[in-house]
Amino acid sequence: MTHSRLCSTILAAMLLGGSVACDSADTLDDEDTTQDDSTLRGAAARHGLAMGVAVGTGLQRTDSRFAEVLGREFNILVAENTMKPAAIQPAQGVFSWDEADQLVAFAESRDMKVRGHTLLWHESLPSWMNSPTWSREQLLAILENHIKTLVGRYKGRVAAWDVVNEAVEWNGTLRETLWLNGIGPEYLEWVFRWAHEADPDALLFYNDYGAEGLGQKSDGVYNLLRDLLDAGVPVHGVGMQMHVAAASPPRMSDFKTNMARLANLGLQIHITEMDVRIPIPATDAGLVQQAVVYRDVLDACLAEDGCTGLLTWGLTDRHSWVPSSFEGYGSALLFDAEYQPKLAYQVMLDGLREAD
Ligand code: 9MR
Repeated sequence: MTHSRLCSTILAAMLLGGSVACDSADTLDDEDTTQDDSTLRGAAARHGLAMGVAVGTGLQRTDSRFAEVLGREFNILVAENTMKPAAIQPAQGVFSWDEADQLVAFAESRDMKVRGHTLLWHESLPSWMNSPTWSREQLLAILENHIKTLVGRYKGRVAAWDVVNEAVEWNGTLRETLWLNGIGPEYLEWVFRWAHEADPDALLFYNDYGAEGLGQKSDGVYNLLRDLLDAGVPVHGVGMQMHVAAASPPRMSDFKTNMARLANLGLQIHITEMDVRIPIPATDAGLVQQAVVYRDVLDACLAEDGCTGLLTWGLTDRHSWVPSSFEGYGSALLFDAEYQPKLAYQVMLDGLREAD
């Protein structure tokens, strides 16, 4: 049993009525005792790890508890919806910046970084854009303008962009979308190049779900990224969304092997949208199972030099896409609906403190 698993097990016992604390402060090196490791962001700093959450539209403005926990615990945020095409360019040539501007300003005021999500997807498109009547040339012009305007506005302020979201099918082939059908597979090259032109310092990611372990889909993602890199396309990272059920996470050995092969291409890996759903109402056993999955993913990330970010898709169980999308499931995040840290939070914090 590894130390981390041991710790998780002790915490589980604690939750279930035991009395043994898993205090890992004694495992820290002397120089680390000067770090504020009482929060995720403090403990993550020693590893150079970006730890963050997705922020639902306006929550940092309208919910003071949300803002307080976010600023205290995390060093990076991502807009859950605010920067998607439907929100940013609701009418052709009409850009709606207010919410995104305020989120970026909030991050800067708390010394946090920002991930941008997402420049291109087949969902959350404004209806004017999502039309099969556009010609190939028109679609290219629409995309170029959208990407250069959005990335250009936040040049130097958004550290990493999810440039392309979910372009690969379960069988590893490219998804049939407006972009593939209207432009052809070369749309992928164009969008990364335009984003890079607009902000040469931003890290550019391909982001997808269900491609964390090994299989047809992750092979498809790997082959796509390898081919893009071979063609000199500026892609710097791969986002692994990690929306998983506590009872069926990806096999950790597969996850590690997959991360290693992507890192060998020179790519960074961010776990971009993690949530670990359990049957609701949550039971102690469900919360323990969930905590172990969070901790296993964190440990795998910390063990892989290429893994440089871990973000959950929401801060608290009060605001999460999970219950409305997976009937009977929820309670998927690190904080409960009353903003209290859950067991998963504690084992994550311990994992950050314990790791070399
Ligand atoms: O959580 C997001 C939800 O509020 C939106 O209605 C939905 C459509 O825009 O997108 C959800 O976020 C998705 C993310 O952008 C991409 N990966 C899957 C996420 C969950 O569906």
